[in-house]
Amino acid sequence: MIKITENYQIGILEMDYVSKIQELEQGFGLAMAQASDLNKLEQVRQQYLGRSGLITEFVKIIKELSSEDKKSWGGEFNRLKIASEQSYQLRLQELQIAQKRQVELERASFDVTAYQVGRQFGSLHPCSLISAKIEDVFISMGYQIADGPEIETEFYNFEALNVAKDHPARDMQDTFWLNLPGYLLRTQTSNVQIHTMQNQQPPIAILAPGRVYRSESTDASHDFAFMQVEGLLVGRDISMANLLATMQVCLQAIFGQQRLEIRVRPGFFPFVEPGVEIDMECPFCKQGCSVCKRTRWIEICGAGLVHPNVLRAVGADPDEFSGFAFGLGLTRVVMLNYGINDIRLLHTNRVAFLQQF
Ligand code: FA5
Repeated sequence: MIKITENYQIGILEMDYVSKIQELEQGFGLAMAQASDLNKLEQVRQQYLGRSGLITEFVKIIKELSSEDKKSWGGEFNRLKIASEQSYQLRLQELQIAQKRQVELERASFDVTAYQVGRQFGSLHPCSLISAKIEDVFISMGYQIADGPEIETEFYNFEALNVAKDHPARDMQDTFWLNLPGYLLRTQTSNVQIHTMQNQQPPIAILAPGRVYRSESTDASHDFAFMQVEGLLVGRDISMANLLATMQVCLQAIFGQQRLEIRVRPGFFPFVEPGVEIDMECPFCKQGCSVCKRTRWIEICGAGLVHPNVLRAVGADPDEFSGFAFGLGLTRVVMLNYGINDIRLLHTNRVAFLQQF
């Protein structure tokens, strides 16, 4: 018997065509039955029906046969080709349906509660925690929480606070000016004093926490954006003693049992008279460090009695009313409270850092 070579040479005996066709059909059928998914079926298709697949190559022999053989074998070759493609299509459909069912089954039995990547809890930012603590203390003393714009006019940020256009005090706070003439990012929460006094007659007792901006270079204790808490009390016979007692209550509430010394020294702010500055003992060193600039003290607050000019500017009679105001550097207080030795960490929003609070 002539052995069928891979090239299916002309002249193969008729019996060999029959057995080769059977062999191909059986092999193809078995391989398709064993293909358990669409990828495997595609491999089988390429092996048998692809451009140089076993069936494709075999069927090509027909072109080389004599016209007599073509007549007698043409139908059989053609049947092999068509039947193979049909059985491939059937198996393809079968596997597609099975795959669809599998997906539906998985979806139907998908337990949404079983999937947990580990719970992630959010937490309040340390500035929010301390701000809330201070707000609670002042609310308990009858203060109202007030708010003011961060994009402000020169009038509210400087002029109405007794800082005249050509006053050198304007140089004290380097300002982010906007392209819009006369507008700036507020450099202090003291603007809220004016907005409040314009809309409210004394007695006034407000606390205004908020963000402020200064165009200055940063270091361990200075940032270009930080938080202040403004306090304002206007009424009758308000004195420096009221201011210092209030600050004592406030700092006690924040620092609790921590024994950090404070010192009060004269300070100049054009919208208060007299003015003071409050410093806290540096918790990071004994002899001076980069946070306290080797002074052992960290300035946390500017304060004083409301200047008569400010009261006049908002229509309150300074002979009848007096008041105190303070601007606490909230971000610095947060640093001191939690022992954070670089203020800039507070706005990096690094999760690993924030998770500690
Ligand atoms: C003021 O901003 C005044 N408005 C405070 C005030 C209010 C005085 C009411 C009188 C009456 P000063 O520029 O000193 O003052 O800022 C107040 C506090 O903000 C400082 O004591 C300090 O704790 C904090 N602070 C100032 N500059 C920065 C900065 N660059 N980064 C972080 N905190 C700062």
